[in-house]
Amino acid sequence: MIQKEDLEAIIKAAKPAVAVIGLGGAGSNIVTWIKEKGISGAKLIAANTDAAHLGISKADKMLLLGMKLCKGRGCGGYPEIGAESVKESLDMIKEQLLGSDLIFIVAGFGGGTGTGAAPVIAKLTRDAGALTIGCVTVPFTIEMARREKAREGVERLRENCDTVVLIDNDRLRQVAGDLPLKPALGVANELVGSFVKNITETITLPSLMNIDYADMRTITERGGISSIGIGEGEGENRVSRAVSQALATPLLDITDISSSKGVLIHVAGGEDMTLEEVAKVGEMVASKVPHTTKIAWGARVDPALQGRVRVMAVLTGVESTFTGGKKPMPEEIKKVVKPLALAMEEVSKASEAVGKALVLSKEEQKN
Ligand SMILES: Nc1nc2c(ncn2[C@@H]2O[C@H](COP(=O)(O)OP(=O)(O)OP(=O)(O)O)[C@@H](O)[C@H]2O)c(=O)[nH]1
Ligand SMILES: [Mg+2]
Repeated sequence: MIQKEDLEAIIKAAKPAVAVIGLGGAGSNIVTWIKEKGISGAKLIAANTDAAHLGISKADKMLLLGMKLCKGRGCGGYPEIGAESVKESLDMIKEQLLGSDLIFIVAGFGGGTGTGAAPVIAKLTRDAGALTIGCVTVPFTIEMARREKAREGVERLRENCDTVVLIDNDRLRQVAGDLPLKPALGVANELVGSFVKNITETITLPSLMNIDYADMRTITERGGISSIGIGEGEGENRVSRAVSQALATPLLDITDISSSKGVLIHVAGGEDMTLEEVAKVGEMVASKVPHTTKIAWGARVDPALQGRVRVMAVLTGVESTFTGGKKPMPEEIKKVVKPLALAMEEVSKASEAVGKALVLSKEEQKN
């Protein structure tokens, strides 16, 4: 017979330690979103080469990367510098991450810090035995040169992570309505943030139905690229509506849903949600991915969702048009595209500088 105290100690020790590290500007903003919503059972870290941006983060721990190399001013869009900055700050990163069982590496790809740092950190944590999940957005098509840089970063990241959940900002914009840039980035923060929060809490908190760490490992270990779909239903047939929507609109353009290697499902609903409904979600998703036996689902009650059911499906091992090889570009188009992309990059830098100047001048006015 086991004593209650011993059992409690075993339960505590069996709980996986979870860490979330947000890299660069977008990664730090996503971590701030998670902190503001609250998360149970995960340490939140923001790491950036940009000291001023780190200063507005709400993470539990802040790491200034590559102080000697970048002098607290960011990487200026160069992933090579982002990668070097991690090497300079390795001891600090190891101290914060090693010892965790599950690590989410979060970033917006296309700039220097996130794109360059993520693969180096993933290699470190995965080599140390942690289940390492990258969760990154890829830039809008209008950020042309950045999209190409992001594609190269994703290739490097997928080699070093168990799975990389990719969210294509273009798809996100279509799904969320044709939003302007700034609100679309806010939606991306919310989406990546709720993915991390949902998965973490179905593992670490008692839920209507838990996903355990071992299941999570089976599905995501060496899982390649993953895509997320989200759906919501209300009233009659709310379950089938939520599932159909989640599978019809993945946030990455994937070539064939039915060939996904594994599926992780998260169901959230009000106190009126029943276990039968949760089981039905699992069955419905399973019928759409007949080639996989690796399916796990968890469910949590959220009183704010009274009357509604929300489904998030994570499909692992998918092929997408974004990652699946580059189409060769005709020479005449190449001649125009490169100068245009360089010009766009300059415009983006200039608008960043104007933004910073505006913030400074507003602060001066206040003082
Ligand atoms: N979700 C989200 N994406 C963002 C945000 N800001 C920028 N992005 C996207 O992320 C990409 C990378 O931008 P940043 O995160 O600012 O870049 P960084 O990693 O800090 O790189 P450097 O500034 O060059 O050191 C951009 O091209 C956008 O597509 C944000 O607040 N939220
Ligand atoms: Mg930055």
